[in-house]
Amino acid sequence: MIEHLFHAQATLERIPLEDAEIYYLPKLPLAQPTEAVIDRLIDEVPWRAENIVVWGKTIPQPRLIAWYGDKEATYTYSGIRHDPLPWTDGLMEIKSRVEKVADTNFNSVLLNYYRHHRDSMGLHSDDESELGRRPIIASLSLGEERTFLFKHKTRKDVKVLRLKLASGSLLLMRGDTQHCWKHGIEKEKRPCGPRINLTFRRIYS
Ligand SMILES: O=C(O)CCC(=O)C(=O)O
Ligand SMILES: [Mn+2]
Repeated sequence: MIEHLFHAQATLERIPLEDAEIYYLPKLPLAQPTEAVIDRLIDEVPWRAENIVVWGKTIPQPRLIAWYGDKEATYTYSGIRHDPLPWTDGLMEIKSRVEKVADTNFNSVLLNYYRHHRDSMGLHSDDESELGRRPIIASLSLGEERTFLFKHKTRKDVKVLRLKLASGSLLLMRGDTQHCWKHGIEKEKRPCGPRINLTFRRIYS
């Protein structure tokens, strides 16, 4: 059965998935054409490459990132406090549209820039304590359609779910989703264009 969340702006379609609560909106209306939003973000955001340690070797993450938010929306990992960049007008405008559809308020956004088909994000859950027990996460996709993979953390009998995230689409994850599932972005076999993802969250500090 498909349930819906009705809000003033748009209808989110519930995607049936056990132990999870996820919704999908194919197209979130934006103030500018998607292409213009992508070009602007690519040009204006101070993208950075974070390092990760794989098998004892330090290598750059296979994507670029940037973190924006309210002043107090800091997060700490590896003992280091990370401060967000201040909101730009453009990001604030997108945030208010996302908040209307998601029916909640966010105080930070992580931007991920997948430059080409070899950029990706490994399986993980957004379950850091700063995000609270059952976080609401709204994820806007712009640019190349990429595959979002969901894998249950403990149940072998539940199949993995592959979702194609269209340009302009919004994916909303809430309830037990982070508790029970991991998610990530797969690499593509064939060359493809860039994709930018904006993941809106609420950080409790
Ligand atoms: O790029 C995506 O759609 C996934 C981003 C994500 O999972 C994250 O930033 O935690
Ligand atoms: Mn995530």
